[in-house]
Amino acid sequence: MTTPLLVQALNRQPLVRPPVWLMRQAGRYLPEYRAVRAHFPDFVQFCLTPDAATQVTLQPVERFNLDAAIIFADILTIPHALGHTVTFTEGHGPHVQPITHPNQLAAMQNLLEQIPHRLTPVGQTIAQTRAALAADKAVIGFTGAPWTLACYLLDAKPSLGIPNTLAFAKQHPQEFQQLITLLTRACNAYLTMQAAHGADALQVFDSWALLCPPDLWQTAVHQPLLELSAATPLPTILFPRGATPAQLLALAESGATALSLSTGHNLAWAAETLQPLTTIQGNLDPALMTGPAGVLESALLTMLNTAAPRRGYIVNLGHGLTPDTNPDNVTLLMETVRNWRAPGSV
Ligand code: 1CP
Repeated sequence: MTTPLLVQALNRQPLVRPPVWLMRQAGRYLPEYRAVRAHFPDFVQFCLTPDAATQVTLQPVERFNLDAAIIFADILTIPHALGHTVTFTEGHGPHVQPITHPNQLAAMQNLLEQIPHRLTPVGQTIAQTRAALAADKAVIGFTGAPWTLACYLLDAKPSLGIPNTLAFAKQHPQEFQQLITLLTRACNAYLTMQAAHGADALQVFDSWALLCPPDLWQTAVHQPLLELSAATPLPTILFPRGATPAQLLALAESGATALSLSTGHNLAWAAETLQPLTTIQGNLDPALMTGPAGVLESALLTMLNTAAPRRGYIVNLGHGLTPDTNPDNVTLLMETVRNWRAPGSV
């Protein structure tokens, strides 16, 4: 049986070239995505319609011959399944009906056991995608991390700051921890369901880890991420965006299988320090995907020569592709990675 190249990298096998996939590889920069999206006024409904979600999951893999398909869904499916309405308006991004009082946690707690059932359509998308893909390509399932989901539940737009999250954690420390525990259990159930439907690997997006104050890091980010990393037998990639080098090292030393690096992280440092302990993924600046080919190609070669000669490396970006990405740059990235060879290999 063929093991997907991505899984081989996660198992730290020696490879002639690293696997490649891109965060947000399905999305608005692709005209074929926009055509399907136009049929769904309700974005959450789109995520929970297996045929349409499978179609857009496969689009970038078919167009660019990527090594993995990440399931088309969103991290905000969990708040939705826990009873908090999620709406998407064109140009404004998502909006989550917020938690305004600790007494709302009980209602969420009551919905916890329904997570696998309510999100079964995502499992169906995984099964359909797995059936459609060649054996050497991986299907990646994912979840948002508890801290990042808490930020969306308390602040709706974390990109504008998280004053409510910080105030809630200070004013109601016990209830805040209950919320993190509740969300960790929800993520755990969601990932378990995804594994049962045939995912080959999982990624946990802690996109707002960079906003977590040091006194909350251990209980709100570090421990939940490690718990989710061990939730299933599948290799799991953790993406604590903007974590400090010390925080990344602590995750690697505590047994994380793989760490996805953000744009700002120093790849040479990560290759020296983290890669002996764990698989690393990343961290090309997504801004390069909107610019001239020559600059992109030289940055890619530097990145490949830094991390790809060693075991345990996955090519990816430091954050997601943006809607103004030039698809020709993804083609160039794929050609560059596929033509690259580890020194000494033929
Ligand atoms: O109108 C549209 O078509 C919506 C654009 C879009 C897409 C294509 C959103 C809204 N979500 C997605 C899909 C998506 N989101 C995927 C699957 C496909 C793929 O990667 O190819 C994944 C893995 C996500 C994950 C996600 N959603 C994250 C974590 C990754 C990250 O970017 O840090 C986050 C933070 C979200 C929330 C979200 N959903 C959508 C947007 C625009 C956002 C960000 C909102 C914000 O800035 O706060």
